Order: sequence, then structure tokens, then C-alpha cells
Amino acid sequence: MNKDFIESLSYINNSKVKDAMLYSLTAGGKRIRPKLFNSILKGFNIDNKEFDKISLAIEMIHTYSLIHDDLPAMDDDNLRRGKNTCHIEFDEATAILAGDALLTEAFYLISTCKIKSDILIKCINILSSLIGANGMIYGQYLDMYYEDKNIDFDSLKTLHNCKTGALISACLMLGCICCEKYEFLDVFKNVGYNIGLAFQIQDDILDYTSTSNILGKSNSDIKNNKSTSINVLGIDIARKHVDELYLKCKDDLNCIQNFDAKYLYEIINLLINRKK
Ligand code: GRG
Repeated sequence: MNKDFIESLSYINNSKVKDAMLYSLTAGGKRIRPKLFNSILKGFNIDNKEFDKISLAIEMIHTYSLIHDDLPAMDDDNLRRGKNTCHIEFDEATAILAGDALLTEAFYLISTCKIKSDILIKCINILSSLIGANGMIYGQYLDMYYEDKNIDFDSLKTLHNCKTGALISACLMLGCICCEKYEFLDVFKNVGYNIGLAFQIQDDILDYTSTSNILGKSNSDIKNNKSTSINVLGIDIARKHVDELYLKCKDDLNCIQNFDAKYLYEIINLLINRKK
């Protein structure tokens, strides 16, 4: 994927901002979100190189969110994907611009897909609404709002759904739209939110139980007095919840006709066993 990012962004003027964009994009990462998107295409047996641009755009949006999440005004973290965070490697202004540019260029890249215009518009519509002020950004706002405050599980679920679930759900929904299987959009939406919730609870568990060496990022929830699944549910119930959510996802996928769910199962299994 690193080579694809370098090629796809080759039209961008050389600058420190471009260097910072490529630094964060090629720093590693599990690439879960593009894998989720691609698993839907494979499951419906759709193969079109043009959709690779959507896959890259999704990872660019995810990377923007991480760069901004790490900024001093947000979580103020130094380590991401085993390397310096973008603002430590470059500087704060460059990191802000690199995040902004990744978000903007992601939509530009999608706009260049040579696919049916109704598919393109639907993808842009769903993606922008799920990562916007009612989606991922709202989740980030709630994440900061609930620092130092008590939170119940329902409010924590809303926070997780917006902060993490919305983009993950968008990956599955975009896959479904690209395959023109509109009748299954709601199923993929729900499965996406459940994967997102399980993923975020796991993230809280790993932040609590693992080390920054293994995670490749700072475990900063305690430092930042974050409301997490651990302080709301306790570690045992949190773990049980993760197992139940992944099982539910697998069940829900059974009702989708003519869809080979094995590719999506593979990713869910990967997530179940993830250590970082
Ligand atoms: C506009 C200021 C501003 C913010 C944008 C920053 C933001 C909105 C939202 C934050 C979203 C966020 C950081 C959610 C956390 C989700 C999460 C668990 C990320 C880690 O994902 P992995 O483990 O990371 O897939 P890798 O490094 O493997 O890609």
C-alpha cells in the first residue's frame, strides 16, 4: 500500500506538508479499514481497480484522524505506529496541515474514480456524513467532553460508535454500495458499528493491559483521565462484551444472500486475536 500512496499523491507539490502526509501514511498500521472495504468487494466477487482509490482514501482519512488525535490540543501523544507522532517528527502546524490535506485529498481521490456517478455520489454522501460533525468528529468531541467525568455505558457506546464505529461502518457500507447491493446496506451498517464497538473496547483493554512497546503507541488513557470501557465495565465484562459483539457480527452476516463472508470472517478473526 505504501507504493500506492506515493504514486497516488505524486501530483501534490513537494513540501514539508507532503512529507508529513507520506511519513504518517507509510509509518505502518494494520490497514484494517481498507481490508474491511475490500472484504465486501471480494465477498460479492467484484473486481474493479478503480475501487482501489476508495480503499486508499479510507486509510488516508483514518491517518488524518490519528494525526489530529495525537496533537497537543487533543491526546498529546508522542508515539504512533512505533514512530514519532507527526507533530513530533515535523512540527504542530505541519501536522495540522498534513491531517487537513489527507482529509481533503481523500475526497479528491474518490472523485477521480471512473465508476458510475450514482455510486460515487452515494459513497461521498455516506463517508462524509459518517466522519463529519455528527460522526467521527462528534465522537472526538465526546471523548474530550467526558475526560474527568463519570459516564454510563450507553453514553460510552455513543462515544465509541461515533469516534471509532462510524468510519468502520462506512468501510462496509461503501463496499456494499460499490457492489450495488443496496438491499444489504443496513445489515452492513450494523455489523460495522458492532465491529467498531468491539474494536474500541479491545483498544481500551490493550491500552490498560499492554505496553507502548508492543502497541507502537502511547497508552495514554489513564494519563488523560479518559472514560473507557475498563472504568465503566471492568476488564472481565469488557472482554465478554468483545466476544459477544464479534459473535453477533458473524451471525448477522449469515442473512446476506450470495455473499461469501469468509473474507470478512478472516478479518474479524484477525481482530479477535489482535495484540496491538
Ligand atoms: C478535526 C481535530 C479534528 C479531529 C478529527 C481526531 C478525530 C477527529 C477523531 C479521532 C478518531 C480516533 C483517533 C479514533 C480512535 C480509533 C482507533 C482505535 C484508532 C486506532 O486504529 P488502529 O488500531 O490503528 O487501526 P493503526 O495504526 O493500526 O492504523
